Amino acid sequence: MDKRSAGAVRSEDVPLPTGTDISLDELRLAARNHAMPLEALRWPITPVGLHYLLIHYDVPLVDPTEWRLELGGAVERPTTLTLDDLRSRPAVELAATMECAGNGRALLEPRPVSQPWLTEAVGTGLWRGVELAPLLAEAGPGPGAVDVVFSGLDRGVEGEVEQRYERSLPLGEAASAGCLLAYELNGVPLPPQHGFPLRLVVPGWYGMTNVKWLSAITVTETPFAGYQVATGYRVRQSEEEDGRPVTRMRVRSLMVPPGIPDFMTRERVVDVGPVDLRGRAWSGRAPIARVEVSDDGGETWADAELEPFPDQRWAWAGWSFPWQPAAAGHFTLCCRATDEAGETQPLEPEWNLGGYENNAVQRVTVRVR
Ligand SMILES: Nc1nc2c(c(=O)[nH]1)N[C@H]1C(S)=C(S)[C@@H](COP(=O)(O)O)O[C@H]1N2
Ligand SMILES: [Mo]
Repeated sequence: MDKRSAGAVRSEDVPLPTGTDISLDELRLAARNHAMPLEALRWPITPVGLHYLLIHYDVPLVDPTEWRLELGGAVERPTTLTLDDLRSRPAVELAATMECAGNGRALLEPRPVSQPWLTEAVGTGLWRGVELAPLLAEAGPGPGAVDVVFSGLDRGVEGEVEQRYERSLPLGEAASAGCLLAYELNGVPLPPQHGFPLRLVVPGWYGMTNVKWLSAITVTETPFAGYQVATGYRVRQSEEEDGRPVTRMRVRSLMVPPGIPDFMTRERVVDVGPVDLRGRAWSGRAPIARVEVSDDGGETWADAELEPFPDQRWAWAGWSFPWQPAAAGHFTLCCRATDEAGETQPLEPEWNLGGYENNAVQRVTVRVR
């Protein structure tokens, strides 16, 4: 047995890296890009600071009085907007769950080398800002317009390509998906790490689409082929394969870890007696239809109760399950969500090169005493 796992049951059945240890490079990524501690699933809106964080390069320092948003490219009326221009437009508020496409990557075998997320790269923000669709309509995309490119102020080198962080959406999606240009999170100006002074929020899409430190929106007449669309964020088995793009979040659920944790292993310790299991579920593809719970590692399942659905399609749905452990001992708790499109979480993940879209059921090891 591997010396690090001797004598300990590890929570979430984290498979220890076989052959490849976590490198210092990955540890550095993991230390600067933090996850949401799972106990934060108790809050319907994730408090600022507990929301997960993913920053490819550096957090830019932005002077909001100097900052401008350039809206141009293949449009009839290119415009430059200040923060005050945006704030003077009608504001809308949107509760949206955001999950990193690489969430669950470190649970894949072999482990793709990148930000080593376990299960908790997710959070729900209350975003406030202006709708993208009317701004685009006012600018007037030309007849040949196909994509809308969103450019951030942050720069770096990735895959040997120097770039600013940029992602695109097909014009139809940009105009119809309920996209927001957000300047506030949970009632405060965007914190620097979440994109101050402005970020894109695309409800239902994986995190990488929600460009932070937004400074330009450019309509193009040829499909955008930037790194984060053409090379990064593609589901494929090898470098040679083109694969398919990562788009909307797959159905997933997580539970608030019950009881109290062991400091090192995170194994949960609970007392015999009724245990109130709670968690949240989301899908960027269709509303949540069902959540089930298992206490035997996914052999048998029982329905959890879904909280009355708030009028917030894009925020996760709460669920609860009164669990009666049969006796003292070890249990592997799992939860599994199904959405109205009939998609459900698999017991085992499907491997891909970048380690994206792992929505396999969560496993939480509990010791009942
Ligand atoms: N400009 C810019 N936008 C970005 C990123 C980035 O590195 N730079 N990271 C993306 C990724 S991969 C994710 S998962 C989300 C994370 O948003 P958060 O840090 O606010 O949770 O932002 C996205 N937007
Ligand atoms: Mo991400």
